[in-house]
Amino acid sequence: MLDAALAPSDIEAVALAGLTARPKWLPPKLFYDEAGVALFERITELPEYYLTRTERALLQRCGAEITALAPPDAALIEYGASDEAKARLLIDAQPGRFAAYVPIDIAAPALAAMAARLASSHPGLAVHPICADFSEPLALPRASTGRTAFGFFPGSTIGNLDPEAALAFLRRAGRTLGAGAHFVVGTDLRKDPAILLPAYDDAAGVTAAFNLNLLRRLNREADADFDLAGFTHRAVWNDAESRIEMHLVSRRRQRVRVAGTAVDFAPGETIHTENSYKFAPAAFASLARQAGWETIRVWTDADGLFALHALQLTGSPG
Ligand code: AVJ
Repeated sequence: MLDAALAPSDIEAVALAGLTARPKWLPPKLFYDEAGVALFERITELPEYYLTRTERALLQRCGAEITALAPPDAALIEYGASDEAKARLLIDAQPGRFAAYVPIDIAAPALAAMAARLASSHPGLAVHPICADFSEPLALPRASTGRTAFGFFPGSTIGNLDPEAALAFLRRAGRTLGAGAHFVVGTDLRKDPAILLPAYDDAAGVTAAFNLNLLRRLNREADADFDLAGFTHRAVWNDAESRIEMHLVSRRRQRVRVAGTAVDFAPGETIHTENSYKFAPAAFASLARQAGWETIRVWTDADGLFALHALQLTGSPG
């Protein structure tokens, strides 16, 4: 897996910045090396991890209604598109509605594979991948200008951003997508921690392996010497912040070297590796409104697990 946005020197710098801070932390985008992408795939198939299958069923059920919001010949712009499976549910819901598809992702090989698959299944669709970190400013390709943009950010990925970053992202997306744009965003809903916690601490230990893989990656790519047996996976529900947190817990007192720097751990000390925010619909609408987006429609599944929000750009830039 090639990370356009993460050169080797970046990984060392990012790892050191987080591991020399107090409390220690690492950014979740480091999860997705080749092994991490494969482990995440397995997570999406776990019985406890309801997010992916629930969102997929929602898109299957409501795809035509969602797509009907777009004007004819709109450009579908997907943020964090690791594959085109979810976009297909919109593209095929009303054939011909989207004239162009612009997947944005940091993994160049995945983007090339998507473009190749869509070229054979949808020869009339203009596919223009952008290899970029969606959390940074980006310009849409010329081919999609002149078309009304229809943004799509599925997967509850926005939940990995803290509220200030989510607000900044939504404001920037408004400027990128431009006048007349809609934006469909998938978010996980607030719910009983008895459902949330197993989704992030599954019985088969796949999420634990996904979390620990971060240390294996730093050993390989950031000149680190973590003993993986010295750390355990922990998921906690932080109700005040409305988020699941993932941590790696040091089992003992230990010293680790990272890119030539000694990093000391006390027993029980943690590295905070991910936040996954869970939104009540009104809380997400309020965040979106602050960023200049009006919520025009919300779809949820019958069990109230997951939500798709249709946003429309208001006059004020937020
Ligand atoms: C990247 C947002 C889909 O927060 O649920 C899965 C990543 N982390 N299990 C999430 C994740 C632990 C995930 N998303």
